[in-house]
Amino acid sequence: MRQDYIDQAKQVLRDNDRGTYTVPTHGLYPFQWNWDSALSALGFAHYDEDRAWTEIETLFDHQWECGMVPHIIFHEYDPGYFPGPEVYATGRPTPTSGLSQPAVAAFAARRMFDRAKDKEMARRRAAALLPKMHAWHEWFYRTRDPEGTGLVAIIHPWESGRDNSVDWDAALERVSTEGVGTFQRRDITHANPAHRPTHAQYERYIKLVQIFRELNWDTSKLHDASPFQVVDPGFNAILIRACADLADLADLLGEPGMATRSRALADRGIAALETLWSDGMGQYLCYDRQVGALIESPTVGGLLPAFAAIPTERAAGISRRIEVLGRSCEYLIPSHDPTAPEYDGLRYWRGPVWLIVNYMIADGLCRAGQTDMVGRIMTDSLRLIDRSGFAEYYDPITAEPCGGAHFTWTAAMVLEILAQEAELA
Ligand code: 9WN
Repeated sequence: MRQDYIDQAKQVLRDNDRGTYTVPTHGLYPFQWNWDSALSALGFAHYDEDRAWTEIETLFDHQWECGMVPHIIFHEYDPGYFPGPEVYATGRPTPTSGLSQPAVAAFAARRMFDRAKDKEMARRRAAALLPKMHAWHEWFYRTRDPEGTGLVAIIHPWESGRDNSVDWDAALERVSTEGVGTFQRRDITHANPAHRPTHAQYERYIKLVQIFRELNWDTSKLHDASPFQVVDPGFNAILIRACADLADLADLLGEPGMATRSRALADRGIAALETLWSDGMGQYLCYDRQVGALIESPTVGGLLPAFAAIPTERAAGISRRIEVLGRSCEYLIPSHDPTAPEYDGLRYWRGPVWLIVNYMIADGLCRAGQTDMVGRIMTDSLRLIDRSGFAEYYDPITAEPCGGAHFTWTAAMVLEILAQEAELA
């Protein structure tokens, strides 16, 4: 049974492999995505270390001079996705988007380095990636935290990777759609429209892209110009974990100065995360910088901080919160509280379970000693595969497979989960 899953997962990675990068899934997402690639590299690393490093290197080959690493690299033209390179118009030699995504690459690189069988190759390739990853993290703090709060803001829901989360509803509502024009979505020709964001949300996604395009994608200007500025605890936790992991890698690779700077960013971030904790909700919350208030929505973004080295009592609090969520669903971890009125078990980030999120939360909870909860999350993740295959996401009550099928990072997470299970056995 386990070997079957491994074979199937590898087949998914093979089918979505384009040589030096993978596509998340054929059709719906025909390009390279940032955090998909970083997490998918972890899957390759179990049987092809060379290919795993290449996945991350290809991503960083398209880093901008300012340090930003784009969220999509449009390696080959494909009319099947909207918005394509002509909408972003970033003017890059290989077209890219002008937004970024959760900075999980340094976490992946550290993990690949620690586990590497080919130590010499890992040293060489991690050393070459190190300054690039560090420049990206510094870019985030420089351009997205202009007031030095210790926490960065996203300026577009796509940056969070949790595109249509309830977290963004109010902030997105304030983005005017004036002059946005008409456009034809492609996603709903590949996936069930009931699983995807609404048209009203897409109008605002595109409007924000248009605003940034007018500023020629000068990333030093975008934060202040954006009508959408939200501090996402999950996004920040991933960046904090990446800075901490990069600091450790820098120490191991003889870069003590970089290690000190990176550790300082992580420490400051951990302290600042505390301002997002809500005793009432029992989890972290997003903060809307435009209105200066916390956003009281019970999403998985507020549980993802478990991935960073938050205080033990906070990790225990997150574990308790997941336990409560588990009472109203069959499969952990729903991306939105199933008892909340906005919950929608099929619609993307408004309820469904995502295996990458399960993996990151479980990883942090494991470090915090919450082993029972980790076991539950891992078991539920594999039950979903059992019931519904390698989907993009799943209904947390019925296990219905949603979004795209044959999904790269879902397959990579299965390889990860099975390897960890084998290690514990
Ligand atoms: C926009 C590729 C990406 C993921 C995101 C997920 C979805 C894109 C889309 O797919 O977003 O970036 O077009 O819907 O929300 O997390 O990286 O898998």
